[in-house]
Amino acid sequence: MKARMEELVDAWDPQAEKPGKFSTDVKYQMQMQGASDYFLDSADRIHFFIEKDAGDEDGKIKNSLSKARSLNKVGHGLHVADPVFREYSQSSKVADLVEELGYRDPVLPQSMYIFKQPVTGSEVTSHQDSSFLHTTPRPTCMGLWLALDDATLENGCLWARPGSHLEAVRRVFVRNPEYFEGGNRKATQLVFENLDDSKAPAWEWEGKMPDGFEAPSSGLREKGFKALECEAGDLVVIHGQVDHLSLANTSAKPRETFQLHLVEGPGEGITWSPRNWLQYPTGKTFPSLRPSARKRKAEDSDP
Ligand SMILES: O=C(O)CCC(=O)C(=O)O
Repeated sequence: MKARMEELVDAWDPQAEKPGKFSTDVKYQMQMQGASDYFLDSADRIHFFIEKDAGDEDGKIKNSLSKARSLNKVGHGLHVADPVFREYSQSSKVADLVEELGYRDPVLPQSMYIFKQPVTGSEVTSHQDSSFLHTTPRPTCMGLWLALDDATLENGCLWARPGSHLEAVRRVFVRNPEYFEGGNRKATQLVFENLDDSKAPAWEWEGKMPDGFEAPSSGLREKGFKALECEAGDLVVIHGQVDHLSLANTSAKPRETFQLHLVEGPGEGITWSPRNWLQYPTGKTFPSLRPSARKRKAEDSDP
């Protein structure tokens, strides 16, 4: 996967294809991702997003950085658009795990390759994945976070808050009706909406870092977060309601990961919200991980 990503980055021409900037900071998300067709169009394609401090006002990569070192992530359709990432994403190994975890009609809406660059890789603020990948009538999102390097306290491993999977989804990141239905092209494309549910009190760190987070042992642990250090090749399974985050990489070591996000599909009576930021072009469906669908596909391609 690392070798394939190097090829993709080598072939990427940031002049021809102006990269998007990416940050999980709430204000920035509303301003930048919230106003970018490059982000919205990345659903089933391979698009490149640079660190927010790696570009100038026009989104051009600063001269001091190589294109490879400027990248925050590549997404969100590697699992459909690239043969190497597709082979893993739609493999029996992944499908069997997902089935074992209780999914009956799993589909794969999203994938991301996150770089967390040495020294410049920024933090990912606390969030629930079901805020970004929303299904009805119940949340069904699950993340499969594959470490491509050892992930440690030094290079920005994951942190998660045990027990938070029992909490409700607090908010959703959705297409703004003012822009998409009202036609107001000056409005922000994407907005956060708090879910009106008394069982879901606001989590104080949602979308922002706590004071003093640079010293994780004092801040994060007191709030109940646990570090998930792991080795290259380990897979962390993340329930869609679990609060999780990662700190900046202040070390000289890389911390690359490939991540899949899946949800239950229509066979289980689950609907992908039409308000989600991520929508495939009309007529194109998320790949299915259901064993019968995969078996049929293999038989069809077998001469
Ligand atoms: O890789 C990271 O640093 C965090 C990724 C994450 O939070 C996610 O995929 O939901």
